[in-house]
Parts: sequence; structure tokens; C-alpha cells
Amino acid sequence: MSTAASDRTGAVSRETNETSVAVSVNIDGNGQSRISTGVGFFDHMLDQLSRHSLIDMDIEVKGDLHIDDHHTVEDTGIALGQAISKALGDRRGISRYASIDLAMDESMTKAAIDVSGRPFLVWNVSFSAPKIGTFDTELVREFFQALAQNAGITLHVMNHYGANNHHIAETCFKAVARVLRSATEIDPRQASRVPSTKGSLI
Ligand SMILES: [Mn+2]
Repeated sequence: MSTAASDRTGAVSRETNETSVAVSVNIDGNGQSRISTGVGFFDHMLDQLSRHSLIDMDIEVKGDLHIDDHHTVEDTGIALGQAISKALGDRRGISRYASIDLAMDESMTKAAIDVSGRPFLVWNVSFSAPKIGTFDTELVREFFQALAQNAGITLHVMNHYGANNHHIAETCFKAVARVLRSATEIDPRQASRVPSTKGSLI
């Protein structure tokens, strides 16, 4: 067991004229979440993200939903990314890389991650409808862009195929959840080292 990784928790509060966001995470959790953003579909997706990453997440957001969901979704991604980055600390001992092809009914999505300290999103996902219920499908990308930027991760997401937009979105969240889990897990063979020949991932 690595002592450096014994407390991988992070909390962020962020207040703007558009949103008020409070997030706390425990990387070494078991996928328990309490999520309230005021956006039902988004709550459902964040619940999947926590459950399948095994990262415990408390997320409470009050946003300007009378305008639309955009600020709420983006600012949640920013705060969640910052909380994850805090929780990872110097990223010592992590596995760093992971990828998965995740199937759900007719949809399949690939996610590949490098918990690198270098923020980058490659997004190769299209939706065939502008909305899932009342949720704007373009906000899925906005969320992952904010997450990748603020967590300091390189993240590639590619939908291979799919027909149902709810499923396409859900495979994105589940696939990212699984690679987050794998890549942030402590690799016991290098538990006391930062997994970089440069010696730093921040
Ligand atoms: Mn669903």
C-alpha cells in the first residue's frame, strides 16, 4: 500500500453569477454519489460516472436553468475536474493509461485516457438529434471538455456506432468512468513512483 495515496479526496466550491457549485470526490470510493444539478438527465449521467468509476461524488449545483442548462453542465465539469485533480495530488503510483470499448445495447463507444497533467479532449461523437428529452446533446461534449481541461487529463472519446441518443450519451459517460477508474488506480508495482520518465505529471 502506498502511503502517498492514502487520502485521495478533493473538494471544490465555485461561485459565479451563473452558478453555485459544490463538489467533493473520493478517488478510492465505491461509487456512491449524491447528485443534484437540477437537470434530470445530467444527474442520471453523473450517477453513472460515479458508479462505474467507483469514485464517490457529492455534487450540488444551483444554476441559471431559466436560461438553459449550459452554464450548469459546464461549471459542474470544471469543478468536478478540479476536485479530481486535487484528489490525485502528484499522481504518484497511478496506472496512468487506460482504454475501453464499451457496449450498451446497439451503441458502442471507445474512451482512452492518459492521466497526464496535459489537458486535451479529442471528441469524435455525433448525435442524430439535438435533444434527449429537454437536454441539449451538444452539452455532452461541453461537459467532457471542461472535465478534461480541469482534471488535467488527455481524453479521447469516439462513438463507433449507435442509434439511440440516450444510449450514445450513456456509453460516453460509462466508458469515461471505466477508464478513469483504471487509470487512477494505484499500480502496486510502482506505488511510490510518479509514472513518468520526466518525473512529474502536474
Ligand atoms: Mn439511461
